[in-house]
Amino acid sequence: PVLVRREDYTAPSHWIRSVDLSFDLDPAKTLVINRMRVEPNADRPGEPLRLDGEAITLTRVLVNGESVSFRNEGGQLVLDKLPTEAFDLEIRNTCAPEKNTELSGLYTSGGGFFTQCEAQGFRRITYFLDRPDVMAVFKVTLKADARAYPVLLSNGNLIDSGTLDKGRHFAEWSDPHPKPAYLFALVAGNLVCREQKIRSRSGRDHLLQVYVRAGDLDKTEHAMNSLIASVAWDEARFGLSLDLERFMIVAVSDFNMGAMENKGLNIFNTKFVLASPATATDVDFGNVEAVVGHEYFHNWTGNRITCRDWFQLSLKEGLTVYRDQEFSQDMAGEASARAVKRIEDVRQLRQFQFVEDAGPMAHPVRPDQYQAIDNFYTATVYEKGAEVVRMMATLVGRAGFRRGMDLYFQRHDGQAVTCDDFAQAIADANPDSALSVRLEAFKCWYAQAGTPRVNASGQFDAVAGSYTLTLSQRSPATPGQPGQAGKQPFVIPMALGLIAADGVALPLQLEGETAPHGTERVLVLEQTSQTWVFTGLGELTAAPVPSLLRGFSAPVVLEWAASEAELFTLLAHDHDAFNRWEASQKLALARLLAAAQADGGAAHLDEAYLQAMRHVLRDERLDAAFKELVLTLPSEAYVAERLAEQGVPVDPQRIHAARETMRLQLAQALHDDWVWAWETHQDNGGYRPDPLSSGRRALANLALAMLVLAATLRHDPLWPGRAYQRVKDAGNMTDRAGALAALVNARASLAEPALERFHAQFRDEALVIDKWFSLQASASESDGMVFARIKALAQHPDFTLKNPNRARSLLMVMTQNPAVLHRADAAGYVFWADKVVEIDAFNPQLAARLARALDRWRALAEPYRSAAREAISRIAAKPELSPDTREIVTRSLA
Ligand code: HT7
Ligand code: ZN
Repeated sequence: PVLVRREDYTAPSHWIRSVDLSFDLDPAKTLVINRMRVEPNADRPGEPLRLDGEAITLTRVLVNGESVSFRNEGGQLVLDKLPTEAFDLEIRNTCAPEKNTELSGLYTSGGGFFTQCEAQGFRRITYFLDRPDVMAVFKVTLKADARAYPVLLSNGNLIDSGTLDKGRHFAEWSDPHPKPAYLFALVAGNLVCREQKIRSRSGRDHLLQVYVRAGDLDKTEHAMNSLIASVAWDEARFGLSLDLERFMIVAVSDFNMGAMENKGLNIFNTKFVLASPATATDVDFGNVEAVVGHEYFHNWTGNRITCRDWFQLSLKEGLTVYRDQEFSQDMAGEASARAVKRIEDVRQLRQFQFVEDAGPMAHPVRPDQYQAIDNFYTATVYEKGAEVVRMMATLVGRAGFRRGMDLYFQRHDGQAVTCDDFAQAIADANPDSALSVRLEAFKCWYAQAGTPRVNASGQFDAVAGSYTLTLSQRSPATPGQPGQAGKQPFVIPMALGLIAADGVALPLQLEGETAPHGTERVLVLEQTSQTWVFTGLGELTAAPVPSLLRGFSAPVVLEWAASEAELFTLLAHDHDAFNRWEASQKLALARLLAAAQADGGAAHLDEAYLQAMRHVLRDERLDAAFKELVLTLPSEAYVAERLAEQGVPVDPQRIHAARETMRLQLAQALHDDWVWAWETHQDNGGYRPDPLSSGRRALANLALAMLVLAATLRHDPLWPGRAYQRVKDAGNMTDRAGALAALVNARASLAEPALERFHAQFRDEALVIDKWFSLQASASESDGMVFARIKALAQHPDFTLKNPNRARSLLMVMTQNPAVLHRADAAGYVFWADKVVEIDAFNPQLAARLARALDRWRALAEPYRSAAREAISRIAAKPELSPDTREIVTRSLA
């Protein structure tokens, strides 16, 4: 396997300034004519031109219209003895879209043609300098059978179209914006579209289109509204206007990831476009809005300014995730709804990125090396990358960040640049900011992997009226980067407040200051250990409670040995909603950790905790969405990571048992409160996916799950009966899927007829059938029944590994259900390993993602640890493994 290193970057030998592509589309054999205008790079004279190509058949090479000699070296087409001035290069080749099961390059799906070129798919279409720093102007001609493929799309503007002989037709597209090949796209198929004309703030008219299969048009309204909102938001918040006359979104059901930001022609996984109240949940509606926003925002952060090389991936992905998170928060509106979104994002970060950062695939936000770049579209590059941008925004302030973005576009529009260039622009626009004076140290966030630990301790001096806060940091070792001694201290913005025991927010005045600076401020921890003294607290009779890392102001693990009383105070009074939620999770976590390590694994919930939960549930000032988050226990994966961090071998079955007992106790002890919550959070009126209504549905669904759980155990048919009725007559998918999940998770006898009914009702809705598989794969395990069900479902006539959404709905979801995957008899691992190998033979990207499931095998207790290692070794022993999956298992075993 070839290791690509960041430090080996060199500029290309040639530039490709323009490309004229012609496609004769045929599923079995598509002919591609590729005419390029090539210019030698004056800085690298005399170098041969090495064009990337993969899984394509070359038929002709002409330079300035003449045949030339060429050779094939390591999969590249090498041309020596080229003109020293700009020249025309014509290449003809063929490819086989219907055989393209990797879904990278040009492939067929549902009777149409689609492309996916990021990161290195363009080379599977034609020979090219397939690297992001080579940017060209594209003109594209598509020719295809007119009946089978009435719609022919590519990037930019339609400049001509018409009929050809033998029932074929053509369309010619021209994209005036120079772009790297990874942003090229084409679509041909029998599609319909919803369209909308808009006039942007800048006064320009644009045509927005969402293309789908004929039966799906009624599910496109939300995507269109999200797109319109995205255009308006980017203009209002960042002054960035749409630079295209036409902006298209196309949905495809076979797709390896979520969506792709091809210039003017975004291609989306159907999962992130299609949404109707009958088929999509509130979470789906939120995801559609976020992903439509994300891809649209890439038009500036990714397309207008792109990455110099793939090591800089977070330049566009981290920044664009930050932008889509901000967009979703702004769309949520109210401060409390914004906080809910932030909590959800942080939960996601901890569940996936923190776990990645603690395992064998830990890598910096700007990685140093890779074998398969597709393996580095990770939670670290995306979500931690977004946190790095968020910290910069915190350090320069909202207006300062906008100034920084303006300077970034002023300096680099139309260029392929690096993460350093971005950070420099934000700092240069804010010369006196906390970022600017520490820029080099701050950039450790790009270079050093691992989640920093921040230890906090405080001391109250009642006589002096002061509170002394000491923060210290340490960094764990990660692959290729030794811990503590080998790593520089991070620059950590710590947003905080101090709260009196009665809940009053205290004014914050540091020693040496003449007056307080509000009740919340940001301290910057930049050394291994630092101390701050807050003064003017002479009136206090008891120690204040610090509210640290408000809003999760940095991606760190905060080690603060808070007392139960302090956590109860924060839960009841903190002005920062994030930290209120955090206090609830710490209270639950302490009980879960104790139960998971106790003999018998049983949790016993004390009255103080139950009373606090009851208070939150009944508090009229709190939003339903927030209550649902507080009353949802930390996930089994999160508990496992906390144990691993303390050096305790992880026993997933014990954690599952502890969490389930705790859930049951919550269900029983708060029974009347759950009944109240259910009854008072019913929808009246039509479905709306806004934060208020979706929060009410989320809380009602949690209440129903609790009531069905408790009732099933006492053989009381009332609540299972109500849930079954809801599966039958719910007015929207959130309520229907919630009721079905309640029955399945409680193992109620009505679960089976409910599942059958659900399947029969939605058999023609692929995305709903995906839910049907996921819901069963994520069910609470008991006596191996869920695992047995998953194995049976893998044989179901509706199941296929070839469709990534369907494969993920069962297999990826199963691997995220710890008590199913980690079995003492190792059967979960064996099943997983077989599927990884099977998928790897036709779709390495998908297989490599599934192969990450046992990344944390070293943290497991026996017998899981040895059995997991054996399963990974079994995969690694397959000589025919793809480079993608090989990289994952090799790193895992290293
Ligand atoms: N930029 C897009 C990445 C992507 C992708 C990467 C590898 C293989 C398939 C892929 N499909 C899309 C998605 C995004 O972050 O917006
Ligand atoms: Zn992206």
